[in-house]
Amino acid sequence: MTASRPRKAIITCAVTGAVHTPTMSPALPVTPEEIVQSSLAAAAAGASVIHLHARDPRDGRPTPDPQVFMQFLPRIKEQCDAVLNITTGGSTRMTLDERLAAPLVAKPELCSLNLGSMNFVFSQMAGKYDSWKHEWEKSYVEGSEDVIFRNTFRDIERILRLLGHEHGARFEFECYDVGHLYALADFANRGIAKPPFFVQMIFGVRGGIGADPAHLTHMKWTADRLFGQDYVFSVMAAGRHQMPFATQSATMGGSVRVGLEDSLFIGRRTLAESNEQQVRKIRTLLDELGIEVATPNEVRDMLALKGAANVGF
Ligand code: KMH
Ligand code: ZN
Repeated sequence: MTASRPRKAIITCAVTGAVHTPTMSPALPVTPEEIVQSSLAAAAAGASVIHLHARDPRDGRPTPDPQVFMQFLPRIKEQCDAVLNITTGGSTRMTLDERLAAPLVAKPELCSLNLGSMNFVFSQMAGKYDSWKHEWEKSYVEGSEDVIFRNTFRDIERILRLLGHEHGARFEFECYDVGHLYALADFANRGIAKPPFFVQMIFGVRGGIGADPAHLTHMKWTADRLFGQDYVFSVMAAGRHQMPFATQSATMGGSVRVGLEDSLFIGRRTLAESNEQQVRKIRTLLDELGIEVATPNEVRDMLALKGAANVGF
């Protein structure tokens, strides 16, 4: 009997996000041009999914403005075949209407979807900087400890119906704790979320489950019981945990997420020079482990995506 062929690993690169601010790293892409170039370099290095947020080009502040997203989405799409994954999380300060504005215009193949309201705290970073490039940064970072990242069941259902049922988007289900897996199962059991599920298990976000390898094993064990063969799991860990957890995921048959949205580092106390550098590092680790990387079209098959020709940009 031949051993079942191990599933290929999907490399996702989250290029900018809404947590880190321009002062924290000169490598963080901010303008549409920087987001385009960083995404293309990450795709060329092996990322088959590019996860995208937008920032105000004047000062790097996270923005939900569809017009800013539309300054980079078409340009990335015309130059590479990576799956473009647009955030519905935006920033924890945004309303759900704001967070949905760009995805509803762009109608992407893939969107993130956060499976629960939570504390999403990054105020611990503020103390590292004596001065800031822009006036908004310090209070934004410090204020994260007094903000609820809202994702009620009604919010989640609205996203699934508006973007999923009406526009054919599929989802990177962001699970920051074990309970979020049960939340996804609740929507799956009611037929509102449709398989195959792309489950992004997230570790080390302050307010979510901690970056303990035992939690990854438990999250996978739980997902196996809840979703059987109906899911593809990926792992993302914040900060210094990024590469060790991505490597552990790969050894367990999982996929990986890297990128400056989630970690500014390439190694111990060493800032990454680019998103591309992080993608190259995880690609090397996967190659050394003999794990094949899925191409963008293989990702489209694995996740039943609607195809790049069917997006709104
Ligand atoms: N920032 C990551 C921890 C989203 O964009 O919807 C999760 C994320 C959420 O990327
Ligand atoms: Zn994101």
